[in-house]
Amino acid sequence: MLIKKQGEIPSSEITDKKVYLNRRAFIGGAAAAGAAIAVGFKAAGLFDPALHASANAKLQFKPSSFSTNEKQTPLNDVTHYNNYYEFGTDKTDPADEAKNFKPTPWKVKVEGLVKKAQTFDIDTLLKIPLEERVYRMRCVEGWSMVIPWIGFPLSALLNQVEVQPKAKFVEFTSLLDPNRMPGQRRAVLEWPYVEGLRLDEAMHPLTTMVVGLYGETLPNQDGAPLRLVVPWKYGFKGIKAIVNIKLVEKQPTSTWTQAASNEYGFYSNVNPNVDHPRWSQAKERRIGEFFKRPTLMFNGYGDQVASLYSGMDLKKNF
Ligand SMILES: Nc1nc2c(c(=O)[nH]1)N[C@H]1C(S)=C(S)[C@@H](COP(=O)(O)O)O[C@H]1N2
Ligand SMILES: [Mo]
Repeated sequence: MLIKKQGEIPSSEITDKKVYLNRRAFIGGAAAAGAAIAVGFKAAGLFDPALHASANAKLQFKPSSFSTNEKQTPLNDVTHYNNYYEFGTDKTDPADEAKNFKPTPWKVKVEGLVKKAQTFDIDTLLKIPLEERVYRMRCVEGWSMVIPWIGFPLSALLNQVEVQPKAKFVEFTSLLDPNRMPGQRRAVLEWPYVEGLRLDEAMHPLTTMVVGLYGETLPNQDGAPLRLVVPWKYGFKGIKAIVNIKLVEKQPTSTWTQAASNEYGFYSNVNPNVDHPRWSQAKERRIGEFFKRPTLMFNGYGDQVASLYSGMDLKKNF
């Protein structure tokens, strides 16, 4: 992400238009099927844990009122235009290099300043009621997508471990395993990938622990089996393949801050008025669209989140 990528053409822009439109029609069908599953689940009140155990299983979920109605980015772009340096630095690398990654079994430790530190199995987390949240995503590089994520609020998990009053921040850590993540054999970043949120950001209802997209468990290249999504912040805050969540008193660092602290700050709120040192953040290219569109403050989620930052200088706290 530090490097050369600005001029790159998204695959959807070079795809033959007819193929592209057919693909969209197919995705529309898949989304409708997802809605049917959600309704069926509600009506029958069923829960079948077996459905969640294997990779790319169908998930049961309810729709969320937080979802945008904007046109969803085709599944093929969501899974072939990725940033995931553990599996290569090119957008198309993760689809290929993460192909054989086994995201199960998987455990996540939640620890630090909590009353009941606990290690959760991914199957246990999948029993938390799931919602489909169609969010706008904005990468710091200047492209954006609309993705139908499936997950649960991070607050649901943090409430289970009972956060101590002393905790002020949450620190997230990705898997460190160079045998399974070939990109970690290269020193392009410091490993493991780490990220952080202020506690009130972490507890905000929009902040989501994601386990799936487009109706199924997460594809490996999108962060299986568990990743964070914070829709009002630049995409790199959405740490993938999380193995540890720690409640702490002091502001944690993040991988991109370690790599270039003048370019990537702790907050990383989407902000069209604060340019990246090497490019403007005023506009973005929605993957699949030709013309750029203006970037919205807090990625369009200002009504819900602006109050978290009242009184803060967002140029200083970028
Ligand atoms: N562990 C890990 N998480 C990561 C990254 C990464 O390289 N490693 N890249 C980040 C960046 S820069 C972005 S834009 C999003 C991309 O998520 P997506 O590929 O599902 O769209 O993942 C974020 N999470
Ligand atoms: Mo990004």
